[in-house]
Amino acid sequence: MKTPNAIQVLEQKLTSRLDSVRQTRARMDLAHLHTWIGEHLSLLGIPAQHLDMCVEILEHMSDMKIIWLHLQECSGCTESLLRTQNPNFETLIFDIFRIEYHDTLMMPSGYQATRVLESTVQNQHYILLVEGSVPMEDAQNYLTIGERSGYEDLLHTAHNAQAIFAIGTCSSYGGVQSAAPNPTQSHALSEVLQREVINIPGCPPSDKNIIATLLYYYLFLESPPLDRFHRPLWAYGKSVHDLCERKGAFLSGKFAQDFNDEGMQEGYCLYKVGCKGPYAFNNCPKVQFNAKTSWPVRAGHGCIACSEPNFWDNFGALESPMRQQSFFTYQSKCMPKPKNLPTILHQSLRSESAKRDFLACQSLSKCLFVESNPESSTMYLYADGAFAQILTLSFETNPKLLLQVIRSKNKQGQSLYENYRKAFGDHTAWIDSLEETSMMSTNLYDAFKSVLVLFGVREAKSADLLSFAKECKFPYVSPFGLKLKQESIQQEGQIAGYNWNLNKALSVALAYCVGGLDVYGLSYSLAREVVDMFMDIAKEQDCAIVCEGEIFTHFLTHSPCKTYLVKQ
Ligand code: FSX
Ligand code: SF4
Ligand code: F3S
Repeated sequence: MKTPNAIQVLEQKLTSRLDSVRQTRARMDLAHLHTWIGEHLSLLGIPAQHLDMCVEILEHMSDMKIIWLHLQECSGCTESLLRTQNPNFETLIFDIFRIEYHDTLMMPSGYQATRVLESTVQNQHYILLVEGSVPMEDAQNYLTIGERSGYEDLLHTAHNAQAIFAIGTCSSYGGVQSAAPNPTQSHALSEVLQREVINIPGCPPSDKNIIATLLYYYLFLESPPLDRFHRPLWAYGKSVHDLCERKGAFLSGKFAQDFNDEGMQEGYCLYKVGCKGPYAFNNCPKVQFNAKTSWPVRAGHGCIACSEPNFWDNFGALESPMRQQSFFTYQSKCMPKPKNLPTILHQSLRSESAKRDFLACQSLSKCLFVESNPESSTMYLYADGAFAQILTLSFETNPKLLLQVIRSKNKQGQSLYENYRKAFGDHTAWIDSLEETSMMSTNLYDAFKSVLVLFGVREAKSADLLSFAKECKFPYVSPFGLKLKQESIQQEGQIAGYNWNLNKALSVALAYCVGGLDVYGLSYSLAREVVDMFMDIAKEQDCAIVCEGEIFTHFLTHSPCKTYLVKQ
Protein backbone atom coordinates (compact mmCIF):
# COMPACT_ATOMS: atom_id res chain seq x y z
CA MET A 1 0.00 0.00 0.00
CA LYS A 2 1.29 3.49 -0.86
CA THR A 3 2.11 5.71 2.12
CA PRO A 4 -0.06 8.84 2.10
CA ASN A 5 1.64 12.15 1.31
CA ALA A 6 1.57 15.19 3.61
CA ILE A 7 -1.57 16.67 2.02
CA GLN A 8 -3.45 13.36 2.37
CA VAL A 9 -2.38 13.05 6.01
CA LEU A 10 -3.63 16.58 6.65
CA GLU A 11 -6.95 15.80 4.98
CA GLN A 12 -7.37 12.61 7.01
CA LYS A 13 -6.70 14.48 10.24
CA LEU A 14 -9.15 17.24 9.41
CA THR A 15 -11.84 14.75 8.36
CA SER A 16 -11.57 12.80 11.59
CA ARG A 17 -11.54 16.03 13.64
CA LEU A 18 -14.68 17.19 11.84
CA ASP A 19 -16.46 13.89 12.51
CA SER A 20 -15.62 14.12 16.16
CA VAL A 21 -16.59 17.79 16.74
CA ARG A 22 -19.85 17.35 14.82
CA GLN A 23 -20.96 14.69 17.28
CA THR A 24 -20.03 16.41 20.49
CA ARG A 25 -20.23 20.15 20.16
CA ALA A 26 -22.64 22.96 19.36
CA ARG A 27 -22.04 25.07 16.26
CA MET A 28 -21.61 28.80 15.90
CA ASP A 29 -21.79 30.59 12.53
CA LEU A 30 -18.39 31.94 11.43
CA ALA A 31 -19.25 32.62 7.78
CA HIS A 32 -18.30 36.29 8.27
CA LEU A 33 -14.72 35.21 9.13
CA HIS A 34 -14.12 33.03 6.04
CA THR A 35 -11.57 35.33 4.40
CA TRP A 36 -9.74 35.95 7.63
CA ILE A 37 -9.53 32.24 8.44
CA GLY A 38 -8.31 31.61 4.87
CA GLU A 39 -5.46 34.11 5.35
CA HIS A 40 -4.35 32.37 8.52
CA LEU A 41 -4.51 28.93 6.92
CA SER A 42 -2.19 30.18 4.23
CA LEU A 43 0.26 31.40 6.91
CA LEU A 44 0.10 27.93 8.45
CA GLY A 45 0.68 26.26 5.08
CA ILE A 46 -2.77 24.60 5.01
CA PRO A 47 -4.03 24.47 1.39
CA ALA A 48 -7.06 26.65 0.51
CA GLN A 49 -9.07 23.59 -0.59
CA HIS A 50 -9.53 22.73 3.12
CA LEU A 51 -10.98 26.11 4.04
CA ASP A 52 -14.63 25.00 4.40
CA MET A 53 -13.68 22.02 6.52
CA CYS A 54 -11.50 24.20 8.77
CA VAL A 55 -14.20 26.83 9.18
CA GLU A 56 -16.65 24.16 10.26
CA ILE A 57 -14.25 22.70 12.83
CA LEU A 58 -13.71 26.18 14.27
CA GLU A 59 -17.50 26.71 14.36
CA HIS A 60 -17.73 23.72 16.65
CA MET A 61 -14.91 24.90 18.91
CA SER A 62 -16.61 27.97 20.34
CA ASP A 63 -16.96 26.36 23.77
CA MET A 64 -13.18 26.07 24.22
CA LYS A 65 -12.11 28.56 26.87
CA ILE A 66 -8.88 30.43 27.48
CA ILE A 67 -7.19 31.41 30.72
CA TRP A 68 -4.55 34.11 30.16
CA LEU A 69 -2.21 34.44 33.11
CA HIS A 70 0.07 37.43 33.71
CA LEU A 71 3.32 36.78 35.53
CA GLN A 72 6.53 38.88 35.38
CA GLU A 73 6.25 41.05 32.26
CA CYS A 74 5.30 44.41 30.77
CA SER A 75 1.97 43.41 29.13
CA GLY A 76 3.45 44.09 25.71
CA CYS A 77 2.17 40.73 24.45
CA THR A 78 -1.38 41.69 25.33
CA GLU A 79 -0.83 45.12 23.73
CA SER A 80 0.37 43.42 20.55
CA LEU A 81 -2.71 41.20 20.40
CA LEU A 82 -5.06 44.11 21.11
CA ARG A 83 -3.83 45.85 17.96
CA THR A 84 -5.02 43.09 15.65
CA GLN A 85 -7.37 44.26 12.89
CA ASN A 86 -9.91 42.89 10.39
CA PRO A 87 -11.46 41.53 12.47
CA ASN A 88 -10.58 43.45 15.58
CA PHE A 89 -9.86 41.99 19.00
CA GLU A 90 -13.48 42.27 20.22
CA THR A 91 -14.76 40.15 17.33
CA LEU A 92 -12.09 37.58 18.00
CA ILE A 93 -12.89 37.13 21.67
CA PHE A 94 -16.65 37.04 21.16
CA ASP A 95 -16.63 34.74 18.12
CA ILE A 96 -13.63 32.39 18.44
CA PHE A 97 -11.28 32.80 21.37
CA ARG A 98 -13.32 32.89 24.54
CA ILE A 99 -10.90 34.47 26.99
CA GLU A 100 -12.58 33.77 30.34
CA TYR A 101 -9.84 35.14 32.53
CA HIS A 102 -7.29 37.86 31.75
CA ASP A 103 -5.98 40.03 34.63
CA THR A 104 -5.62 43.23 32.65
CA LEU A 105 -8.60 43.04 30.30
CA MET A 106 -11.47 41.47 32.22
CA MET A 107 -14.24 43.53 33.79
CA PRO A 108 -14.66 41.60 37.07
CA SER A 109 -12.10 41.99 39.82
CA GLY A 110 -11.41 40.51 43.27
CA TYR A 111 -13.64 37.57 44.27
CA GLN A 112 -15.68 37.81 41.07
CA ALA A 113 -12.55 37.34 38.97
CA THR A 114 -11.33 34.48 41.16
CA ARG A 115 -14.71 32.76 40.82
CA VAL A 116 -14.46 32.88 37.02
CA LEU A 117 -10.96 31.45 37.20
CA GLU A 118 -11.97 28.63 39.55
CA SER A 119 -15.03 27.59 37.56
CA THR A 120 -12.96 27.52 34.33
CA VAL A 121 -10.28 25.41 35.99
CA GLN A 122 -12.93 23.00 37.37
CA ASN A 123 -14.68 22.76 34.01
CA GLN A 124 -11.37 21.57 32.49
CA HIS A 125 -12.23 22.58 28.94
CA TYR A 126 -9.66 25.29 28.52
CA ILE A 127 -6.19 26.10 27.29
CA LEU A 128 -3.70 28.12 29.30
CA LEU A 129 -1.82 31.10 27.85
CA VAL A 130 0.88 32.57 30.04
CA GLU A 131 2.56 35.94 29.56
CA GLY A 132 5.64 36.59 31.69
CA SER A 133 8.35 34.62 33.44
CA VAL A 134 8.09 32.79 36.75
CA PRO A 135 10.05 34.05 39.80
CA MET A 136 11.25 31.03 41.73
CA GLU A 137 13.06 29.89 44.86
CA ASP A 138 13.69 32.73 47.37
CA ALA A 139 12.16 35.23 44.96
CA GLN A 140 8.86 33.39 44.51
CA ASN A 141 6.92 35.89 46.59
CA TYR A 142 8.11 38.84 44.52
CA LEU A 143 5.05 38.02 42.44
CA THR A 144 1.83 37.36 44.31
CA ILE A 145 -1.71 37.50 42.99
CA GLY A 146 -4.20 37.51 45.86
CA GLU A 147 -2.87 34.96 48.29
CA ARG A 148 -0.96 32.80 45.82
CA SER A 149 2.49 33.29 44.31
CA GLY A 150 2.78 33.46 40.53
CA TYR A 151 4.32 29.98 40.54
CA GLU A 152 1.44 28.55 42.59
CA ASP A 153 -1.08 30.20 40.28
CA LEU A 154 0.71 28.67 37.34
CA LEU A 155 0.70 25.16 38.82
CA HIS A 156 -2.96 25.51 39.74
CA THR A 157 -4.09 26.60 36.27
CA ALA A 158 -1.67 24.34 34.36
CA HIS A 159 -2.94 21.15 36.02
CA ASN A 160 -6.25 20.82 34.12
CA ALA A 161 -5.27 22.76 31.00
CA GLN A 162 -5.60 20.90 27.69
CA ALA A 163 -2.56 22.71 26.30
CA ILE A 164 -0.15 25.37 27.51
CA PHE A 165 1.18 28.25 25.43
CA ALA A 166 4.02 30.53 26.54
CA ILE A 167 3.15 33.91 25.04
CA GLY A 168 6.22 36.11 24.63
CA THR A 169 9.91 35.66 25.31
CA CYS A 170 9.51 36.06 29.10
CA SER A 171 7.38 32.96 29.51
CA SER A 172 9.16 31.11 26.68
CA TYR A 173 12.76 31.66 27.86
CA GLY A 174 12.81 33.95 30.91
CA GLY A 175 13.17 37.13 28.85
CA VAL A 176 14.62 40.40 30.09
CA GLN A 177 13.93 39.58 33.76
CA SER A 178 16.15 36.51 33.64
CA ALA A 179 19.10 38.53 32.29
CA ALA A 180 22.20 38.43 34.51
CA PRO A 181 22.19 38.76 37.47
CA ASN A 182 18.55 37.63 37.40
CA PRO A 183 17.53 39.21 40.74
CA THR A 184 14.08 37.59 40.77
CA GLN A 185 15.41 34.13 39.81
CA SER A 186 13.04 34.22 36.92
CA HIS A 187 12.46 31.12 34.79
CA ALA A 188 10.79 30.02 31.58
CA LEU A 189 7.59 27.94 31.83
CA SER A 190 9.33 24.94 30.31
CA GLU A 191 11.88 25.03 33.15
CA VAL A 192 9.28 24.82 35.91
CA LEU A 193 6.51 22.68 34.37
CA GLN A 194 6.79 18.98 33.66
CA ARG A 195 4.75 19.00 30.46
CA GLU A 196 4.87 20.27 26.89
CA VAL A 197 4.82 24.04 26.44
CA ILE A 198 4.35 25.61 23.01
CA ASN A 199 6.52 28.74 22.88
CA ILE A 200 5.46 31.84 20.95
CA PRO A 201 8.41 34.10 21.70
CA GLY A 202 9.06 37.71 20.75
CA CYS A 203 9.18 40.71 23.02
CA PRO A 204 6.40 41.00 22.08
CA PRO A 205 5.29 38.36 19.56
CA SER A 206 3.12 39.53 16.67
CA ASP A 207 -0.66 39.17 16.89
CA LYS A 208 -0.48 36.84 13.86
CA ASN A 209 1.95 34.43 15.53
CA ILE A 210 -0.31 34.17 18.57
CA ILE A 211 -3.59 33.87 16.67
CA ALA A 212 -2.52 31.50 13.89
CA THR A 213 -0.81 29.13 16.36
CA LEU A 214 -3.99 29.03 18.45
CA LEU A 215 -6.05 28.39 15.32
CA TYR A 216 -3.78 25.47 14.48
CA TYR A 217 -4.37 23.99 17.91
CA TYR A 218 -8.16 24.47 17.64
CA LEU A 219 -8.11 22.71 14.27
CA PHE A 220 -5.96 19.70 15.19
CA LEU A 221 -5.94 19.60 19.01
CA GLU A 222 -2.18 19.20 18.82
CA SER A 223 0.80 21.52 18.55
CA PRO A 224 2.10 22.53 15.12
CA PRO A 225 5.56 21.19 14.18
CA LEU A 226 8.09 22.87 16.50
CA ASP A 227 11.79 23.73 16.30
CA ARG A 228 14.40 22.83 18.95
CA PHE A 229 13.36 25.79 21.08
CA HIS A 230 9.74 24.64 20.91
CA ARG A 231 8.66 27.43 18.58
CA PRO A 232 6.20 26.73 15.72
CA LEU A 233 8.21 26.23 12.56
CA TRP A 234 5.60 27.95 10.41
CA ALA A 235 6.45 31.25 12.14
CA TYR A 236 10.02 30.79 13.43
CA GLY A 237 11.49 28.54 10.75
CA LYS A 238 13.34 31.29 8.85
CA SER A 239 15.64 34.06 10.03
CA VAL A 240 14.59 37.70 10.12
CA HIS A 241 17.57 38.34 7.83
CA ASP A 242 16.37 35.90 5.18
CA LEU A 243 12.96 37.58 5.03
CA CYS A 244 14.26 41.15 5.36
CA GLU A 245 13.50 43.78 2.72
CA ARG A 246 17.06 45.14 3.16
CA LYS A 247 18.80 41.87 2.30
CA GLY A 248 19.61 43.13 -1.20
CA ALA A 249 21.47 46.07 0.38
CA PHE A 250 23.32 43.64 2.68
CA LEU A 251 24.48 41.50 -0.25
CA SER A 252 25.61 44.62 -2.11
CA GLY A 253 27.73 45.71 0.86
CA LYS A 254 25.56 48.81 1.42
CA PHE A 255 25.49 49.49 5.18
CA ALA A 256 24.21 52.47 7.16
CA GLN A 257 27.25 53.67 9.12
CA ASP A 258 25.23 55.43 11.83
CA PHE A 259 21.62 56.38 12.55
CA ASN A 260 21.92 59.81 10.92
CA ASP A 261 23.62 59.06 7.64
CA GLU A 262 22.22 59.01 4.12
CA GLY A 263 22.38 55.24 3.96
CA MET A 264 19.74 55.14 6.66
CA GLN A 265 17.37 57.14 4.46
CA GLU A 266 18.23 55.01 1.42
CA GLY A 267 17.16 51.81 3.16
CA TYR A 268 20.69 50.41 3.58
CA CYS A 269 21.28 47.35 5.76
CA LEU A 270 21.45 47.97 9.53
CA TYR A 271 24.01 45.26 10.40
CA LYS A 272 26.73 47.80 11.13
CA VAL A 273 24.46 49.66 13.56
CA GLY A 274 23.74 46.45 15.42
CA CYS A 275 21.04 44.49 13.57
CA LYS A 276 20.95 40.89 14.82
CA GLY A 277 18.54 39.71 12.10
CA PRO A 278 20.89 36.94 10.89
CA TYR A 279 20.74 35.31 14.34
CA ALA A 280 17.02 35.76 15.05
CA PHE A 281 14.37 33.34 13.85
CA ASN A 282 11.02 35.03 13.40
CA ASN A 283 8.70 36.12 10.58
CA CYS A 284 8.46 39.82 11.56
CA PRO A 285 9.21 41.18 8.05
CA LYS A 286 6.29 39.11 6.73
CA VAL A 287 3.52 39.50 9.34
CA GLN A 288 4.70 42.76 10.99
CA PHE A 289 3.00 44.48 13.95
CA ASN A 290 0.21 46.94 14.78
CA ALA A 291 -2.22 45.69 12.14
CA LYS A 292 0.64 45.14 9.68
CA THR A 293 1.87 48.73 9.90
CA SER A 294 5.58 48.12 10.33
CA TRP A 295 8.31 46.11 12.04
CA PRO A 296 11.59 47.06 13.78
CA VAL A 297 13.94 47.21 10.76
CA ARG A 298 11.44 49.12 8.62
CA ALA A 299 11.02 51.55 11.49
CA GLY A 300 14.78 52.21 11.39
CA HIS A 301 16.33 50.13 14.17
CA GLY A 302 18.10 46.81 13.87
CA CYS A 303 16.52 43.62 15.13
CA ILE A 304 17.64 42.86 18.71
CA ALA A 305 16.85 39.14 18.35
CA CYS A 306 14.02 39.41 20.87
CA SER A 307 12.62 35.99 19.97
CA GLU A 308 15.82 34.10 20.88
CA PRO A 309 16.61 32.48 24.25
CA ASN A 310 18.74 34.79 26.48
CA PHE A 311 18.63 37.58 23.93
CA TRP A 312 19.44 40.27 26.46
CA ASP A 313 22.66 38.61 27.62
CA ASN A 314 23.80 36.83 24.51
CA PHE A 315 23.70 39.37 21.73
CA GLY A 316 26.20 41.98 22.87
CA ALA A 317 25.75 45.70 22.33
CA LEU A 318 22.41 46.60 20.75
CA GLU A 319 23.77 49.13 18.28
CA SER A 320 27.11 47.61 17.24
CA PRO A 321 27.78 44.72 14.93
CA MET A 322 28.96 41.40 16.30
CA ARG A 323 32.54 42.02 17.43
CA GLN A 324 34.60 40.77 20.36
CA GLN A 325 34.49 44.17 22.06
CA SER A 326 30.72 44.61 21.75
CA PHE A 327 30.12 41.37 23.52
CA PHE A 328 29.77 41.34 27.30
CA THR A 329 28.20 38.27 28.87
CA TYR A 330 27.16 34.86 27.82
CA GLN A 331 24.89 32.80 29.98
CA SER A 332 24.69 29.25 28.82
CA LYS A 333 21.23 27.92 29.40
CA CYS A 334 19.94 24.42 29.03
CA MET A 335 17.59 24.19 26.10
CA PRO A 336 15.70 21.26 24.58
CA LYS A 337 17.90 18.98 22.55
CA PRO A 338 17.36 18.69 18.80
CA LYS A 339 16.45 15.25 17.59
CA ASN A 340 17.90 13.04 14.87
CA LEU A 341 21.52 14.10 15.10
CA PRO A 342 23.93 11.55 13.77
CA THR A 343 26.05 9.62 16.21
CA ILE A 344 29.48 11.21 16.19
CA LEU A 345 32.69 9.44 16.93
CA HIS A 346 36.09 11.05 17.06
CA GLN A 347 38.70 8.67 15.77
CA SER A 348 41.76 8.61 13.63
CA LEU A 349 41.27 5.77 11.17
CA ARG A 350 43.35 6.56 8.12
CA SER A 351 43.93 3.12 6.62
CA GLU A 352 41.14 1.05 5.13
CA SER A 353 41.95 -1.91 7.39
CA ALA A 354 41.69 0.30 10.50
CA LYS A 355 38.31 1.51 9.24
CA ARG A 356 37.12 -2.06 8.64
CA ASP A 357 38.22 -3.19 12.12
CA PHE A 358 36.36 -0.28 13.61
CA LEU A 359 33.17 -1.00 11.60
CA ALA A 360 33.23 -4.66 12.65
CA CYS A 361 33.81 -3.75 16.27
CA GLN A 362 30.89 -1.25 16.27
CA SER A 363 28.67 -3.51 14.09
CA LEU A 364 28.04 -0.67 11.66
CA SER A 365 26.81 -1.43 8.14
CA LYS A 366 26.93 2.18 6.99
CA CYS A 367 29.20 5.00 8.08
CA LEU A 368 30.69 8.27 6.91
CA PHE A 369 34.42 8.93 7.47
CA VAL A 370 35.52 12.55 7.27
CA GLU A 371 39.07 13.76 7.62
CA SER A 372 40.06 17.38 7.52
CA ASN A 373 43.58 18.52 8.38
CA PRO A 374 46.25 20.79 6.86
CA GLU A 375 47.33 17.97 4.50
CA SER A 376 44.00 16.88 3.04
CA SER A 377 40.21 16.91 3.18
CA THR A 378 38.51 13.63 2.36
CA MET A 379 35.16 11.95 2.86
CA TYR A 380 34.44 8.25 2.42
CA LEU A 381 31.09 6.56 2.63
CA TYR A 382 31.06 2.93 3.69
CA ALA A 383 27.91 1.14 2.51
CA ASP A 384 27.10 -2.35 1.20
CA GLY A 385 30.54 -3.61 2.18
CA ALA A 386 32.47 -1.07 0.08
CA PHE A 387 34.15 2.32 0.52
CA ALA A 388 33.55 5.21 -1.87
CA GLN A 389 35.36 8.55 -1.84
CA ILE A 390 32.46 11.01 -2.15
CA LEU A 391 34.06 14.43 -1.78
CA THR A 392 35.29 16.30 -4.82
CA LEU A 393 36.57 19.69 -3.78
CA SER A 394 38.21 22.00 -6.26
CA PHE A 395 38.41 25.73 -5.83
CA GLU A 396 40.47 28.81 -6.54
CA THR A 397 42.44 30.19 -3.60
CA ASN A 398 44.19 33.19 -5.14
CA PRO A 399 42.50 36.16 -3.33
CA LYS A 400 42.90 38.43 -6.31
CA LEU A 401 41.12 35.99 -8.65
CA LEU A 402 38.45 35.27 -6.02
CA LEU A 403 37.63 38.98 -5.86
CA GLN A 404 37.46 39.16 -9.64
CA VAL A 405 34.89 36.35 -9.70
CA ILE A 406 32.73 38.12 -7.11
CA ARG A 407 32.99 41.41 -8.94
CA SER A 408 32.09 40.03 -12.36
CA LYS A 409 29.10 37.97 -11.21
CA ASN A 410 26.36 40.62 -11.35
CA LYS A 411 25.51 44.19 -10.27
CA GLN A 412 25.29 43.14 -6.63
CA GLY A 413 28.76 41.60 -6.85
CA GLN A 414 30.16 44.74 -8.45
CA SER A 415 28.67 46.92 -5.69
CA LEU A 416 29.92 44.55 -2.99
CA TYR A 417 33.41 44.68 -4.49
CA GLU A 418 33.40 48.49 -4.53
CA ASN A 419 32.19 48.70 -0.93
CA TYR A 420 34.80 46.14 0.09
CA ARG A 421 37.48 48.37 -1.46
CA LYS A 422 36.18 51.34 0.55
CA ALA A 423 36.08 49.35 3.80
CA PHE A 424 39.45 47.59 3.40
CA GLY A 425 41.39 50.52 1.80
CA ASP A 426 45.14 49.80 1.83
CA HIS A 427 44.68 46.08 2.01
CA THR A 428 42.92 45.97 -1.37
CA ALA A 429 45.87 47.83 -2.94
CA TRP A 430 48.09 45.02 -1.62
CA ILE A 431 45.77 42.38 -3.12
CA ASP A 432 45.90 44.27 -6.44
CA SER A 433 49.68 43.84 -6.42
CA LEU A 434 49.45 40.02 -6.26
CA GLU A 435 50.15 37.76 -9.26
CA GLU A 436 47.18 36.54 -11.25
CA THR A 437 48.32 32.92 -11.33
CA SER A 438 45.58 30.46 -10.55
CA MET A 439 46.05 28.53 -7.27
CA MET A 440 43.55 25.66 -7.37
CA SER A 441 43.19 23.50 -4.26
CA THR A 442 41.26 20.50 -3.01
CA ASN A 443 41.81 21.11 0.70
CA LEU A 444 39.46 23.02 3.01
CA TYR A 445 42.37 24.44 4.95
CA ASP A 446 43.54 26.36 1.87
CA ALA A 447 40.11 27.95 1.66
CA PHE A 448 40.47 28.99 5.32
CA LYS A 449 43.74 30.64 4.53
CA SER A 450 42.53 32.61 1.52
CA VAL A 451 39.44 33.80 3.39
CA LEU A 452 41.69 35.21 6.12
CA VAL A 453 43.90 36.91 3.53
CA LEU A 454 40.81 38.59 2.03
CA PHE A 455 39.97 39.93 5.49
CA GLY A 456 43.28 41.58 6.05
CA VAL A 457 45.39 38.83 7.67
CA ARG A 458 48.14 39.00 5.04
CA GLU A 459 50.49 36.40 6.48
CA ALA A 460 47.71 33.95 7.34
CA LYS A 461 48.58 30.28 7.72
CA SER A 462 46.04 27.58 7.07
CA ALA A 463 45.49 26.71 10.76
CA ASP A 464 45.04 30.34 11.92
CA LEU A 465 41.33 30.32 11.21
CA LEU A 466 40.74 27.70 13.88
CA SER A 467 42.75 29.71 16.42
CA PHE A 468 40.60 32.81 15.80
CA ALA A 469 37.47 30.69 15.89
CA LYS A 470 38.37 29.22 19.28
CA GLU A 471 38.75 32.68 20.78
CA CYS A 472 35.41 33.94 19.49
CA LYS A 473 33.20 34.95 22.40
CA PHE A 474 30.06 35.19 20.36
CA PRO A 475 28.53 31.73 19.97
CA TYR A 476 26.21 32.36 17.01
CA VAL A 477 26.94 31.49 13.42
CA SER A 478 26.75 34.28 10.84
CA PRO A 479 25.34 32.10 8.08
CA PHE A 480 27.32 32.16 4.83
CA GLY A 481 25.24 29.47 3.18
CA LEU A 482 28.16 27.07 2.84
CA LYS A 483 26.77 23.83 1.51
CA LEU A 484 28.09 20.74 -0.12
CA LYS A 485 25.93 19.92 -3.09
CA GLN A 486 25.09 16.40 -4.09
CA GLU A 487 26.47 15.76 -7.59
CA SER A 488 23.62 15.96 -10.03
CA ILE A 489 24.66 13.01 -12.21
CA GLN A 490 23.80 9.99 -10.19
CA GLN A 491 24.04 6.74 -12.12
CA GLU A 492 22.26 3.68 -10.96
CA GLY A 493 24.19 1.63 -8.43
CA GLN A 494 26.65 4.46 -7.77
CA ILE A 495 26.86 6.50 -4.60
CA ALA A 496 26.42 10.19 -5.19
CA GLY A 497 29.40 12.49 -4.70
CA TYR A 498 29.48 15.94 -3.12
CA ASN A 499 30.97 19.17 -4.35
CA TRP A 500 30.69 22.78 -3.24
CA ASN A 501 30.61 26.31 -4.52
CA LEU A 502 32.96 28.37 -2.40
CA ASN A 503 32.42 31.60 -4.32
CA LYS A 504 28.79 32.02 -3.33
CA ALA A 505 29.54 31.62 0.37
CA LEU A 506 32.52 33.90 -0.01
CA SER A 507 30.39 36.80 -1.30
CA VAL A 508 28.16 36.47 1.77
CA ALA A 509 31.18 36.33 4.08
CA LEU A 510 32.57 39.43 2.39
CA ALA A 511 29.26 41.25 2.96
CA TYR A 512 29.38 40.42 6.70
CA CYS A 513 32.91 41.73 6.99
CA VAL A 514 32.12 44.97 5.13
CA GLY A 515 29.26 45.26 7.64
CA GLY A 516 31.66 45.01 10.59
CA LEU A 517 31.80 41.33 11.58
CA ASP A 518 35.32 40.78 12.93
CA VAL A 519 37.82 38.07 12.09
CA TYR A 520 36.81 36.06 15.19
CA GLY A 521 33.15 35.94 14.20
CA LEU A 522 34.10 35.22 10.61
CA SER A 523 36.40 32.33 11.58
CA TYR A 524 33.94 30.85 14.06
CA SER A 525 31.11 30.94 11.55
CA LEU A 526 33.14 29.41 8.75
CA ALA A 527 34.41 26.59 10.98
CA ARG A 528 30.94 25.87 12.36
CA GLU A 529 29.40 25.86 8.89
CA VAL A 530 32.00 23.38 7.66
CA VAL A 531 31.24 21.08 10.60
CA ASP A 532 27.47 21.45 10.11
CA MET A 533 27.89 20.72 6.43
CA PHE A 534 29.32 17.28 7.20
CA MET A 535 26.72 16.63 9.90
CA ASP A 536 23.99 17.37 7.35
CA ILE A 537 25.42 14.76 5.02
CA ALA A 538 25.47 12.18 7.81
CA LYS A 539 21.82 13.00 8.50
CA GLU A 540 20.99 12.79 4.82
CA GLN A 541 22.76 9.42 4.55
CA ASP A 542 21.19 8.36 7.87
CA CYS A 543 24.39 6.96 9.32
CA ALA A 544 27.03 7.52 11.99
CA ILE A 545 29.93 9.82 11.23
CA VAL A 546 33.55 9.38 12.20
CA CYS A 547 35.48 12.63 12.21
CA GLU A 548 39.17 13.35 12.31
CA GLY A 549 40.82 16.73 12.57
CA GLU A 550 41.08 19.62 15.01
CA ILE A 551 38.07 21.38 13.53
CA PHE A 552 35.84 18.55 14.66
CA THR A 553 37.31 17.83 18.05
CA HIS A 554 37.19 21.47 19.01
CA PHE A 555 33.86 22.53 17.56
CA LEU A 556 31.94 19.48 18.54
CA THR A 557 33.21 19.21 22.06
CA HIS A 558 33.82 22.79 23.20
CA SER A 559 31.06 24.74 21.53
CA PRO A 560 27.35 25.11 22.31
CA CYS A 561 26.83 21.97 20.20
CA LYS A 562 28.17 19.99 23.12
CA THR A 563 24.83 20.04 24.87
CA TYR A 564 23.16 18.01 22.19
CA LEU A 565 25.81 15.78 20.77
CA VAL A 566 25.74 12.07 21.33
CA LYS A 567 29.26 10.82 21.86
CA GLN A 568 30.34 7.21 22.18
FE1 FSX B 1 6.54 42.48 27.62
FE2 FSX B 1 4.96 40.14 27.39
FE3 FSX B 1 8.34 41.39 26.35
FE4 FSX B 1 7.67 39.78 28.09
O1 FSX B 1 5.61 40.50 25.91
S1 FSX B 1 6.87 42.76 25.42
S2 FSX B 1 8.46 41.91 28.58
S3 FSX B 1 8.06 39.19 26.07
O2 FSX B 1 5.95 38.97 28.43
O3 FSX B 1 4.82 41.73 28.13
FE1 SF4 C 1 17.86 43.24 7.35
FE2 SF4 C 1 19.29 43.28 9.54
FE3 SF4 C 1 19.74 41.41 7.73
FE4 SF4 C 1 20.43 43.92 7.27
S1 SF4 C 1 21.28 42.53 8.85
S2 SF4 C 1 19.38 42.54 5.85
S3 SF4 C 1 18.79 45.06 8.25
S4 SF4 C 1 17.88 41.67 8.93
FE1 F3S D 1 12.12 41.00 17.72
FE2 F3S D 1 13.82 41.21 15.77
FE3 F3S D 1 11.33 40.74 15.26
S1 F3S D 1 13.75 42.46 17.60
S2 F3S D 1 10.28 41.82 16.86
S3 F3S D 1 12.72 39.38 16.34
S4 F3S D 1 12.67 42.03 14.10
